[in-house]
Amino acid sequence: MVTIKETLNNACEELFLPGNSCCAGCGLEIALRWAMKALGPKTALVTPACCLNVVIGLWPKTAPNFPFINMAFAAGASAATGIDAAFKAKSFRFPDQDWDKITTLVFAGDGGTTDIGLQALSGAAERNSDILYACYDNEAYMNTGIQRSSSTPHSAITTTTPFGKERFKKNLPRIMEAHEIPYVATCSVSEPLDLYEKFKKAKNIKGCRYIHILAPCPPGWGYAAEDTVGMARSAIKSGFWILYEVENGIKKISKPSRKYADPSKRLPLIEYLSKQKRFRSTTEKQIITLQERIDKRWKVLLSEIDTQEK
Ligand SMILES: Cc1ncc(C[n+]2csc(CCOP(=O)(O)OP(=O)(O)O)c2C)c(N)n1
Ligand code: SF4
Ligand SMILES: [Mg+2]
Repeated sequence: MVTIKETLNNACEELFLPGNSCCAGCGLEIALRWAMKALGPKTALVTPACCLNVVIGLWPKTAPNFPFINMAFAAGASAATGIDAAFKAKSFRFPDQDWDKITTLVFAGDGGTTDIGLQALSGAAERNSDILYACYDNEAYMNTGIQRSSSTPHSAITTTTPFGKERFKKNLPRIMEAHEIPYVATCSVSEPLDLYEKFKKAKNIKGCRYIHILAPCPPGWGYAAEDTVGMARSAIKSGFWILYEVENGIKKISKPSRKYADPSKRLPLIEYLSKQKRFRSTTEKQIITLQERIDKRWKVLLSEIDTQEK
């Protein structure tokens, strides 16, 4: 069992450098910083169109202190598959070099993952390509001015859902589970140690790995920049966002979420929603609908986990 102190000591190195152009309080930045602390410098990152392409800045003053490739919106997973194949070919030709030790990472937004990049991701998962795909989920197309994605929750206002989104948040981690890949996990920027441990674990697994991170966005969600971590934590406390992992088909609820399997321990959903302007028109009926879906998701998840974990 790794202690918090050991984790913090190992996690000192910053690979995503300060001076980038993230908005204040950006959840994406926290997610990438901690992911890179776990993965280390032998990582090649592919990013399809999203805020991250912009916030890295312009060469020679770019923020990533590791190889970074800007990719077309739909092609994150397929580009990463090709890059990994190139590393494998290099490793075959130069076995004394460390080409096979490089992690090929995709870091993509929810639009690039749950919508336009899904076909490439599903293909990579079905082939079991040796890549680690991480989705930072800020629940809309933020870079282009807050349009709804299929990861936007029910009733949230975006510029393309001015009266609140009618449909529901697509459950992508579950879709990835259905591909029967070796590792699927959910994370939150409010739980960096959990995120760090999951990326560390994923780094040492071969094949296609998928991590979905809840990464709040102050301008997109409508809350003050200093509240990002609290917002992400309220998502967990209310049961809206559940942290779990699936390793070779074995599902476990992660420690920060375990307590909230008991509905009586959860923060009332209204306390999470009412702090965000995007839910300002959410009705009582919609809150009940959202609550029913949360309860159902927990029920299904609990019925699937190892009995020792319950
Ligand atoms: C084929 C194509 N369509 C549209 C765009 C414009 N575009 C760039 S980033 C973006 C939004 C990406 O949303 P998401 O993946 O959720 O990342 P976020 O901006 O929220 O970080 C869009 C629509 C594009 N670059 N390519
Ligand atoms: S719009 Fe949101 S996700 Fe994009 S840089 Fe700003 S805070 Fe981060
Ligand atoms: Mg997004």
